[in-house]
Amino acid sequence: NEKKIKSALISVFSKDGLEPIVKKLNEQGVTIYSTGGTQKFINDLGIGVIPVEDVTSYPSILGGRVKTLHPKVFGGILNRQNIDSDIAELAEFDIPQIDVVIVDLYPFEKTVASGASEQDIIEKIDIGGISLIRAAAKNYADVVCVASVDDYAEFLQLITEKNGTLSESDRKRFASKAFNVSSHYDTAIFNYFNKNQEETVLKISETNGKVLRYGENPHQKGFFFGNFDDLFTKLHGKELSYNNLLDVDAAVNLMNEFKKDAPTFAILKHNNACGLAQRPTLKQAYLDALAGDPVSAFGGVLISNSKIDKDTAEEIHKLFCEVIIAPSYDDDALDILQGKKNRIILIIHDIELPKTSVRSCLNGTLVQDKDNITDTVEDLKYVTNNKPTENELEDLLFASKICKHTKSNTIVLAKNKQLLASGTGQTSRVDALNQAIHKAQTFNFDLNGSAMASDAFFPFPDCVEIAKNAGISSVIQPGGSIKDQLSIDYCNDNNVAMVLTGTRHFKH
Ligand code: 93A
Repeated sequence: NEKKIKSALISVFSKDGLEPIVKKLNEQGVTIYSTGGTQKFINDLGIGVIPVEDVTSYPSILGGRVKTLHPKVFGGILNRQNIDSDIAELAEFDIPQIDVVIVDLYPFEKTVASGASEQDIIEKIDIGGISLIRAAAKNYADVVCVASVDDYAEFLQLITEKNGTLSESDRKRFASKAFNVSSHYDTAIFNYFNKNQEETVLKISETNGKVLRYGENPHQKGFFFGNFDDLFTKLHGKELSYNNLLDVDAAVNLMNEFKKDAPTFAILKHNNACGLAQRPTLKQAYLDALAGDPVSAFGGVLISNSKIDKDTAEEIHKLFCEVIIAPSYDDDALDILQGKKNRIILIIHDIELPKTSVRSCLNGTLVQDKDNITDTVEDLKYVTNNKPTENELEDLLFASKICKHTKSNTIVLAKNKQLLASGTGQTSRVDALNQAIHKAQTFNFDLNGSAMASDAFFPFPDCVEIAKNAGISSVIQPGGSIKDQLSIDYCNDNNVAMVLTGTRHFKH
């Protein structure tokens, strides 16, 4: 699909950087068409140009508002060279074939930024140029579209190296960049017309989003964008609220870590796990998750990695909870769970979640890859003389998975595949650890031999010291502090086993 460039339509607002391209095209015998100002610029270089007016037999009218908007121009760009009737129509209507379109749009954003009058700004909404770009990019099968000064260098290099013969993949690459230019341009215009962006977002949400009862609190509006039904089948209960959706999101991401494991049950509150356990039976997993913090569990979101049976349902039914999520339910289990009118019961489908996260920030948006790393045995660096036992190792990795899905700063304590307690969303790691220890002791757990996971490194050896004094015997953490060695030394002196993962798991 290589194609030699024989003709070019050039219509640029800024003439900067155009000279070497025009000279090269001229050298390669390319016929150049262009609009008024561009034509003058090229003529001044001593190079011949066919004015677009000669093609259209129309002058530029309405003060330049209509220059290139004509079937002879767009026919020349949009025709398909592999379709006989298109070629016949070119001949019939005397339309010239156009192989390259080079455009530099009216500087709309610059004009807005300069504080120009509304009238001047409106005149700088390019209509013909943006249409040339979209037409040429659409027809990348035959046409090259250079839509930005930023692409001049690449275009010049290509036509020089390939003597004016570009491939379809070259043309498609330029087309993709061209649509980036056109979408950015239209967005800038949209933003100008909708200066109050928040109002616009709310307006769009009201028509296109799912309207929720309210946002995080009753005085806040709330909307959801997404296809909930792709992920879940709702079997029972009231409408999900804004906070329910956030908890469901946290629950699903957390349980993904244990998808293929033995029966695992988790209870979440305010997006953090307050209970999680893995057991040979689901009922036991539920009971031991609940034991992690029976106080917080009230009104929580529950999630299971396996089918909910009658035994488990009977236990769950004793608890007031907002949402239950599981891959499936036995019929008799479902009968029991449906006994509470408002309780939301969801089946989760086995499909992947998006790998990107988006949230609002200041007057814009923050976008990032999700934290898709799960620490495994292979990642571990054993840094203390004391190595974790096999049981401890399992608990360390178990705790580390929970840690990854808990608000920073966090410390997670676990033993025998049960979450004993965590410190969540604290402003210091020491606070997180003290909170975890205090909680575990409140619910009568024996911390001796327990495993501790930290979402980030220990800046000082204070945490390992507090941990040791509480009975914790093994620690997993990313490492990377300049004072790592102080924590390692303390562990060595006090028979604590420590492993490093090399991966931080902040969650803010
Ligand atoms: O006013 S327009 O929207 N109407 C048109 O038909 C048209 N065709 C090209 N503006 C139009 N252009 C723009 O003119 C190009 O995008 C470019 O920015 C500019 C080049 O004009 P000149 O060659 O006269 O300097």
